[in-house]
Amino acid sequence: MKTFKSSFKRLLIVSYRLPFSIQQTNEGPLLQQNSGGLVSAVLSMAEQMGQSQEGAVTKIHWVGHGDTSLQQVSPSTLENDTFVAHPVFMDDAVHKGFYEGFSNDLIWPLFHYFPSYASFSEHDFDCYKQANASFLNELTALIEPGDLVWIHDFQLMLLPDLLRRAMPAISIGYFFHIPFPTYEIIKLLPRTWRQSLIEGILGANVVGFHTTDYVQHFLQSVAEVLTLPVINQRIVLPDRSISVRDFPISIDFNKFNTSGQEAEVLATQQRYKSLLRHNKIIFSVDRLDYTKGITSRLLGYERFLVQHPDWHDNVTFVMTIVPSRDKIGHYQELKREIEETIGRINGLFGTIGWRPIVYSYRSLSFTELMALYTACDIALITPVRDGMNLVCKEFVASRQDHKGVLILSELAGAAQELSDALIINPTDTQEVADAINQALLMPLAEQERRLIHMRKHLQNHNVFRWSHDFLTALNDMISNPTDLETDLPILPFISTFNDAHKRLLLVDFDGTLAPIVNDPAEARPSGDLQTILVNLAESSDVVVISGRNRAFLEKTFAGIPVHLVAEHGAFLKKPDQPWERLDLSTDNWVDPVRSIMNYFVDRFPGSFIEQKETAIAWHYRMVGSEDVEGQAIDLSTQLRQVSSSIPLTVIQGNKVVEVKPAQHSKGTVALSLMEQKPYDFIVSMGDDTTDEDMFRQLPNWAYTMKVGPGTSFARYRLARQQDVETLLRQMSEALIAV
Ligand code: GDG
Repeated sequence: MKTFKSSFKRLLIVSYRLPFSIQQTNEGPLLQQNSGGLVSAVLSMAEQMGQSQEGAVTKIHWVGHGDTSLQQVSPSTLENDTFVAHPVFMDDAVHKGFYEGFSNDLIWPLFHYFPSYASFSEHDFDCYKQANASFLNELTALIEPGDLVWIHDFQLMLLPDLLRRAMPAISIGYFFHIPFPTYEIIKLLPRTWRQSLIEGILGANVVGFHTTDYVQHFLQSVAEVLTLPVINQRIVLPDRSISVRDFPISIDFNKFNTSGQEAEVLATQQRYKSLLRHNKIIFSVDRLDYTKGITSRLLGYERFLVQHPDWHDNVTFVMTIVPSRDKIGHYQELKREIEETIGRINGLFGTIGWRPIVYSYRSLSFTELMALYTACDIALITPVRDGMNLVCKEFVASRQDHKGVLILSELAGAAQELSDALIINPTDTQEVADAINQALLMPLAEQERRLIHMRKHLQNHNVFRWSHDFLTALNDMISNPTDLETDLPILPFISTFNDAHKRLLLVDFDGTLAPIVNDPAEARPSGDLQTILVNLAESSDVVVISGRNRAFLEKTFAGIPVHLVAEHGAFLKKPDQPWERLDLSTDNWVDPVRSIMNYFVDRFPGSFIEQKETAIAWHYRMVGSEDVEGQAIDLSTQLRQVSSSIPLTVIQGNKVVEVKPAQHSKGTVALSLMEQKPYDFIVSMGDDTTDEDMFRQLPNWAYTMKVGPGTSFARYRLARQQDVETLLRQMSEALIAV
């Protein structure tokens, strides 16, 4: 794996749980780190960040809730060769409302699509705020300039913003380990709560989720709750922007790959096989939770036993449930339901010599877990909702023998990566029963083919890659801020332009070359500007790059020898040549888009649809209603959900919502033009969101200029549209003077 050198000084991890325990040894109490995915990932991050300048290994600081066992120990005990633990202590009642209440009784069920289990309590939200503030206090006492803070999970959604306010320049990453649900679910939260939670997360520089679905859901909520612009998965705030991306978490592949060969694991595995009379083994292990789909899994297995009596006596389902939260009502009920169902199935089908389900309610040692991963024939993993699910990845990694079948719920984040599993819907008990039968009958060659494929994926996408990717994204975000560098240094700019041999000028039309006017058909560059463009075009390639259609541009620039790019990069016309079509996508997406837009035309008299050759736009600049901006966001959201055979882009512009194929953009055409000649000077100017595609794709040495207010990927800003004409005039005069 690539190594990584970051500009960060120390790594500070913040999570609800501290992954440490105090071990009593002959030398006294010692801080022991628990094993686990996050600890391994963090250790590898520390290696990637390298050593301190003095050559010493920099210790990782970990801030987390401190239980009473940590209250008794001296600060020097809270440190070992690698870690320094920083326990956050809080009042028991605050902790209860924060953790058991708001986190586990509201956010957990709601975000896993169990709204009826959610309990909304103002007192709990107050505790959540207080607890996040306690984490902030611990952090601010600890942080030094240059530190990187990586905050984890749904218990600490308010913390990134609290920290940003306290220390505006600090680098903050935030990773969310559970699903981020659709806006329909977020809407169930009281308005002020949802606003605080989303603003809270936006304190980070980079926000990570497991899957692209969760990223989309989060961006949708940001747009709905805070109406902020989003450009290419970056949320644009007035003073900075936030990158939101998927980083699917994974496992230490090598650890699971090799542990299966250890003597103790092999011995345990053999013991299990012989205790189960060499029956086929189905295995599952979950924490006790209603999101894990345990009851419907049992019903699927029951259905399989009903439909396939030939398997009776030949198959055993080893189901392990790890105790969790069983003081809480819903969990007690669930445990009772699971145990009753198991009792019923064993009673119905079992015989003196055969128990269809071998159930235990306890946690397994690592050796036992590995023995079961490697002994089983089927791993049956059927959550009704799971952020990722690491158990399925661990099973695949432990099967060095390339035997065994993974049955996996489509509602686990992991299903997006492990498509060679038998993917099922966990509530469809017939599908589960069929998958069990299919897995039991699956030829070894097919088991091998599926496993090899999935193992290769996990070998390449292990937990070290996860942390590396996250850290790299954070480092990039900090070192390449998207905010504008400075105002343009005019004199050096003009002289660089003058000295250049091959010049490319890429200029947007509406709001850049021509002012925005009420009737779009009336927009024109001024007479002076037309003369300036003619002069510039003599010695430079001048490209007017617009969302307008071909006919309009051709008419407006008749007689001026500039290149024209129409419909955001779909068409190109070089001077004195015919139009070329650059966009070659199909248009079967247009009808569904138009029918959604038609509904908005009916609701907002004065608005209309413009059908372009490769795009379709809803214009609403003549609509008086104040409500219309919110509705335009609604429309954009609906349009983003249109399923289409080709990827589409929805552009929310100035009083217009436009849909076009994602394949072409001002950025793609700017790049292809740039590659046609060895240009040594490029300037690009624009005022609209679509111009950001150009700014982003052009090389760093190009002069990119945002016209007007707003955050941008451009390096420079021209405050007003009139400044464009002034600058182009100066450029043109400089050339004449030579
Ligand atoms: C969150 C999200 C997301 C389980 N039982 C035993 C045992 N385990 C270990 C497994 C695995 C881990 O616990 C469980 O990982 P999951 O991914 O299933 O779930 P969580 O970590 O609780 O939860 C989840 C995850 O965060 C990571 O982002 O995947 O969706 O809910 O490593 O091996 N280990 C041992 N004995 C057991 O009985 N030794």
